[in-house]
Amino acid sequence: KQQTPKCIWFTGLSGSGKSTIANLVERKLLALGHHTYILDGDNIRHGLSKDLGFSDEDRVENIRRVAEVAKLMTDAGLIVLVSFISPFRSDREMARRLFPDGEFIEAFVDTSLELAESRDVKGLYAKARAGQLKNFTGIDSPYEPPESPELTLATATASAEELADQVVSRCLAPDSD
Ligand code: GGZ
Repeated sequence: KQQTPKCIWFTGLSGSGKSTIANLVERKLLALGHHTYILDGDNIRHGLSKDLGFSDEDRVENIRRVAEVAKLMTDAGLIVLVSFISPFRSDREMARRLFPDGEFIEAFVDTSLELAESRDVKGLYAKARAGQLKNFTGIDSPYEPPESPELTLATATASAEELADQVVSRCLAPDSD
């Protein structure tokens, strides 16, 4: 079946729920017969970006590489699900400009620092508060929320399933620009 390539760009704090939602979206799209790929820290920061850390400069370079790879993947016809904190507005705008109108969907995973920190699934916020982890987003490194994202996914008030359904609808909408 014909599919329109898309780049769904998830942005949000560590622990906001980006990966959870992206994985649900992928499952739903696969079930509908679409071809997808998830780009995230697990497959990028251990390989293509393994020379990079979490300084501002390294994050800029990480996101530049991710955006270029996402572009290659949409050129190949895929729906690519990009899941990185991507804290800087200018880098997300740079990514957006690589794609034709309507192909790039910025999905803001809107979880407050308080909520993300209260979950602290990996204990990273506790380490950052204790000064054992430097440049941690939301603690001593900035996060710039999107000003006009295509989607705002408020994790405090909706389930991950519901939010994933919203992403899928937007992704498959005929005129999503
Ligand atoms: C933020 C960090 C840091 C620092 C390690 N700041 O919750 P996680 O663990 O699984 O997701 C976070 C991930 C962020 O990597 P990204 O490639 O998405 O960041 S960026 O878009 O800014 O390049 C977190 C872990 O890496 N992690 N140190 N200092 N997150």
